[in-house]
Amino acid sequence: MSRDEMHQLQSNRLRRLVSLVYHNVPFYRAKMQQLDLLPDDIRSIDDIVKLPFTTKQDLRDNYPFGLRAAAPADVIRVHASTGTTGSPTIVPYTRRDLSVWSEVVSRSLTAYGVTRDDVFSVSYGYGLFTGGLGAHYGVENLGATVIPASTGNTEKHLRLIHDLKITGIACTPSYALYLAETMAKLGMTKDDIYLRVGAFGAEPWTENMRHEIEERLGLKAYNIYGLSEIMGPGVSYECEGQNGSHINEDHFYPEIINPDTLQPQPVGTQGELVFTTLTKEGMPLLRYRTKDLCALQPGSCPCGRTSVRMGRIMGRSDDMLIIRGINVFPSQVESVILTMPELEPQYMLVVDRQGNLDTLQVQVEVRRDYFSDDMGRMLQMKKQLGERLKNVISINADIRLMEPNSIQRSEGKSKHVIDKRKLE
Ligand code: DLL
Repeated sequence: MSRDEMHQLQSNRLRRLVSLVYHNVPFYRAKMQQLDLLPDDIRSIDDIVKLPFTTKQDLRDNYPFGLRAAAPADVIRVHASTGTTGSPTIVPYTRRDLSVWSEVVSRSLTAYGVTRDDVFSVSYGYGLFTGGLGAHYGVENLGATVIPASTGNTEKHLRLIHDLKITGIACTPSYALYLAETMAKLGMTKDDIYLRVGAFGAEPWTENMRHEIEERLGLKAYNIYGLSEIMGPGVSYECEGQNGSHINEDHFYPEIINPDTLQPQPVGTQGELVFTTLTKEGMPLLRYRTKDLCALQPGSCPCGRTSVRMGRIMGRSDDMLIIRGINVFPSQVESVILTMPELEPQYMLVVDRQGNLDTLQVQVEVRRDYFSDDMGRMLQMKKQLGERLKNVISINADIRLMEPNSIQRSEGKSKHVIDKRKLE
């Protein structure tokens, strides 16, 4: 599609979207009224800058279904993403939303060269997380064979990869490296398997990781990006050029803003990525602030696709950590620590990567009256904290109980995270 045609399409879709949310979502009607805006004031996609932003906090404040634009009966699936201390973010989808989602994932797979002849393992988690089911229906829609392997049980998975002659895999890049490690442990090499293509995302990764994954698994490793609030995987994808991810901008309109001034930034400048869902019905969002930092790339792509590309995610403007593909906020850990009277709310999260797996160590101070030489008591405390944390963040953390006053205090903003993973 030419840029002019895309501009026209996006303009038409934005007009329809604004009218939909103005009439169906009281939250947006109120926001627009505050700005003295009527749907008719939005004539083309260039007017998008007049519209209000949406934040994750807005989604939480309207938990669970306050931002739904469709009739409840038209919602046929709901996903959810991790919350901080309070409510998770709930994302309702209509039948048409699911069909668009399958379509954008199929486009991504097509760009990777996947065809109906491929056998594709989906090794993102199935469930409320969008990775598993999102990738699953995209593979099915394309007509390749889907193996819904999900996560866990790596040795059994490797056996399937071998026995079923699996040619494609979708998982987090760190899980891909873990697979490679397990293969080595089992004495398998890339020559024993048939993998040729991988769709990796849900967490930041680097060129170095790409080379390592490609080398060790014997496949071409492509990026896939997305977030549950906007849809799930398939918001953008790499093509054979492996140089920036093409945004499915007929459905998800991107902007880059300065996170401090909220001013739109020119193409090529790094800032916070913002998306407007041009066609979504279940929970359409205007100018959703992703908190992901990246730049849109100038120039056309040698592959011939005319859609705009985004560069690698270079970080986030909030404190969300992604550990083994799971979103973790330090405040979630803090809220668990606060449930235990034996502990001080003095803690440090140390994130690292051992081998190829992310690790989380939680150091927390024990209150003076509870700190003792009684090993049994201390172990019990450690176990209890570990279990409570697992319930909230779904990760087995390595718990270190510390003596009172042993964690360094800071004078400015308190620092709760040491991330030792190298992303360059
Ligand atoms: O992670 C959706 C997804 C699943 C994408 C599978 C790709 C593959 P959430 O759990 O809502 O959704 O987390 C979204 O993860 O804002 C980014 O910070 C990060 N993220 C997702 N994909 C990438 C990527 C899914 N390819 C958050 N590179 C986003 C870097 C990514 N970060």
